[in-house]
Amino acid sequence: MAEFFKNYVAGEFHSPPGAERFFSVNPARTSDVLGEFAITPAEEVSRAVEAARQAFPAWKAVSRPLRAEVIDRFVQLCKKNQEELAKLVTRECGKPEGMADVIEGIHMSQVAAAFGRLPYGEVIGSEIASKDAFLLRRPVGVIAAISPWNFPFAIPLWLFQIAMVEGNTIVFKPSEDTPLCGQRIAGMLHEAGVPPGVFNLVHGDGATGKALVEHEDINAVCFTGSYEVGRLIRMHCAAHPHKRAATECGGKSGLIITKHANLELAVNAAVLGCFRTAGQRCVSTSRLIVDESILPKFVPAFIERTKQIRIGDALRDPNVFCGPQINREAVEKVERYNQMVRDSGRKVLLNGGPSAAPEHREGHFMSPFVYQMDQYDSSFRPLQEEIFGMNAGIIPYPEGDFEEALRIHNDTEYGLAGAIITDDMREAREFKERAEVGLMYINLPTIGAEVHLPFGGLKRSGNGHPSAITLREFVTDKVALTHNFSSSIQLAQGLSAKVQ
Ligand code: UN1
Repeated sequence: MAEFFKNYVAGEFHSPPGAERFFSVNPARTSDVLGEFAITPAEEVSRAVEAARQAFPAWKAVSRPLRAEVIDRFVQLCKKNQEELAKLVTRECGKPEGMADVIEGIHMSQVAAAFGRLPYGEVIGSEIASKDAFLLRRPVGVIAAISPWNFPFAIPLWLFQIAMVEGNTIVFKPSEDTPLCGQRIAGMLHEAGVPPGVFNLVHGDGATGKALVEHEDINAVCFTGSYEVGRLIRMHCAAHPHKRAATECGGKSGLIITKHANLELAVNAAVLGCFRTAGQRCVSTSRLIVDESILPKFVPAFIERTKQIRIGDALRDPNVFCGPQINREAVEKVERYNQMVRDSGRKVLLNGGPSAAPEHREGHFMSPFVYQMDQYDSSFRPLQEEIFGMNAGIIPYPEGDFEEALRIHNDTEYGLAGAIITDDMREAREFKERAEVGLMYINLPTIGAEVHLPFGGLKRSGNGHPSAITLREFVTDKVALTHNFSSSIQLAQGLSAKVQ
């Protein structure tokens, strides 16, 4: 019998009576059930939002350094439990990089804790010598945080640690694929002494998330996930002007490899970008835009390296490079795109798909699929839609035609991450000036951002940076304060002169 884990509302572990339930399952070994959770219905979501609303004034009144102390204690707990947390991440979402995820979450929490003792406003010079002017920041109120499964520890902490230090209160809904990681976060925040109602956790599916976003007492939504859901959230918030939304909605990252590239670096960047986390990062590379003159060298080297990728259950084999897809639907989705490529008659260089290997039969494993375009075709769906799996297209461009490489790179509605491998300074600079992405890399893969950099996308990849360092802008209101120290009123722009 799987253990049942309760929601965390108003400082207590509690669950809605009679709610439907779901299971969290290890995607590498589906007989391994991690726990059972409630699909929280709308009334219970309301209870959580009300708890957050009630806690808001008192939390806002706590000093910033003291608010940050809670996060600092959370960091201590994470460090103490690091090994166990890393294993939990791997067990619940299948990726071998459980430890990296935990460390990324710790880093984000450290940044948040530091904010408690850093300046948080600005002094602005007034036109009038006897006036002082300031930009102040205030918390916006109750924030809904909705996170994806692929960074089940780090991304939730990107979404709400800074928000809490800024004085907001939180209702968090983790992905239904990784609820136990969300549960551990709630447990450790509780242990760290977060006051009742400041942080609340509700488990559930899309309907739970919808009830949370649409609750009238929510002031802001921080969301990382698919474009389809992010778009609905933004549309809802646009129609309810007291709510704001920051969404990070995936990508279609391209890696340009020019003829001035260091080939070894290019192969490494391509393998890491395309296949780390089994292609299940929103920043994963799915388009390799390669100068045709280096294809004869690049393609065999890339394919050779890709064939060596070790796929498996990281809890049984510490040397695996990537784990399974998160669930059956994900396998089916990736395979649909693989089939689209096969059916189109494009050159398939590595005919991956659902793995038939005996060591993979207990989980949702796939092997990498690589194809090569003959003629670039922007309407080809596998080049335009986010696949979130190991499906990579090689797109050759005419020798030396860097303009064409850039055009192809930007020829997508997404704009999250992009990279170029080149030792040519001019190409690197052109890329820096013109790549339409929020995260740009030169001589690096499209993955691997650090938390103290802005993280977010352009175009349909999102708005408002719901994560990492720039979250602070989003979770605070900016207020201008002007303070007069004279006994007369002098207005700016010469206005008092006119009325005299
Ligand atoms: C994601 O792409 O889903 O940049 C998040 C990276 C990680 C975060 C990725 N730091 O690869």
